[in-house]
Amino acid sequence: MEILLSTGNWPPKAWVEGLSKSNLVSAVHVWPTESDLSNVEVLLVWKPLPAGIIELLPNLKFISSIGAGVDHLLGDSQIPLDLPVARIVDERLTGDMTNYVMMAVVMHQRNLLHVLENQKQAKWERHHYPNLRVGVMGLGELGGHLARTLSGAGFEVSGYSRSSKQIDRVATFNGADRSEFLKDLDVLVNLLPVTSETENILNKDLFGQIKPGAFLINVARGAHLDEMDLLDALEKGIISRAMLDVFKEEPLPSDHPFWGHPKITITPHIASVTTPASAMKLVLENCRRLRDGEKFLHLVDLQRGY
Ligand code: NDP
Ligand code: OXD
Repeated sequence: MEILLSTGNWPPKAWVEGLSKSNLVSAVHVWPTESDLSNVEVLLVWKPLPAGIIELLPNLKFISSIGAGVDHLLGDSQIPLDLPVARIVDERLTGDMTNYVMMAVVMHQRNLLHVLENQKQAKWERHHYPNLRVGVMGLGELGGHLARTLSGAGFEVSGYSRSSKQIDRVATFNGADRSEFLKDLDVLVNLLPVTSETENILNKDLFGQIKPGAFLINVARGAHLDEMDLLDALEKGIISRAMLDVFKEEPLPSDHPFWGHPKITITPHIASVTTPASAMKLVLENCRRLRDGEKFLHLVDLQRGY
């Protein structure tokens, strides 16, 4: 079968090499291309979805995001509603996200930024550190793993999702319980997908419900965060500090007020990056399922939006 690959700003080389080794794959085209795409059955795409690409693919049977998120696909009217769309669920992607958030939580708990400042002045200042209650919004593939790992590492953990969940040693909340979930948190981690219900969910209403002085970690999408509301909450001390990996506009413009903000730590959307060698196994398994007429793995529910 023929595959069209559109990796956005990421180099396509590792995908092309890996996919080309499979007996299932007869050609891998890399977008942008002038070649004949009329036999392409599979589109593998990271953001953005190139304008007009779908109409060049009359034989398209299946789309897969190159990441866990699909907001770049579902928000696009080019995608026919009857086409199966899948996303990446991968051990490496999950483990990397958990490691990133664990790093951020432990840095905050140990006040590491302050310790690094002290080093500049050769200042030896020891301190006790508290245990923290960490709240994870979104208890799916990534949030669920994170909540279990945090709990295993000795943190007190709460979790929030759409449907109700039971996770060992994690206090779980859903739907209308949001204020109960938020009120005791020292740290809030956002791992929700972007949908019409979750867009701008990190706003002044939510900040008004959280324990004053909480630390915010946004590793899901910039579309979840009302940027002005965060600046205001930081100014008032409602949020003590924020660690942000994702932004409404990426790359974050060089004149954006977040860059120089003393209470914001920025990383460039690297909390967890799809590793082609690892994620390829799932993509090829779905190609096999396409060939054999079997149900795809990790399909997105287009109505629900994730
Ligand atoms: P999943 O689809 O597996 O999990 C989503 C979770 O969010 C589910 O628990 C779901 O609830 C919950 N949820 C959805 N809508 C609501 C709502 N309205 N209210 C409360 N809870 C809700 O997604 P993943 O865990 O795989 O990924 C999450 C997001 O992480 C991705 O969409 C992507 O945007 C982001 N991401 C960021 C990366 C980075 O490097 N910064 C890397 C990878 C992903 P329920 O269980 O009840 O359905
Ligand atoms: C993803 C991402 O969704 O890297 O996988 O943001």
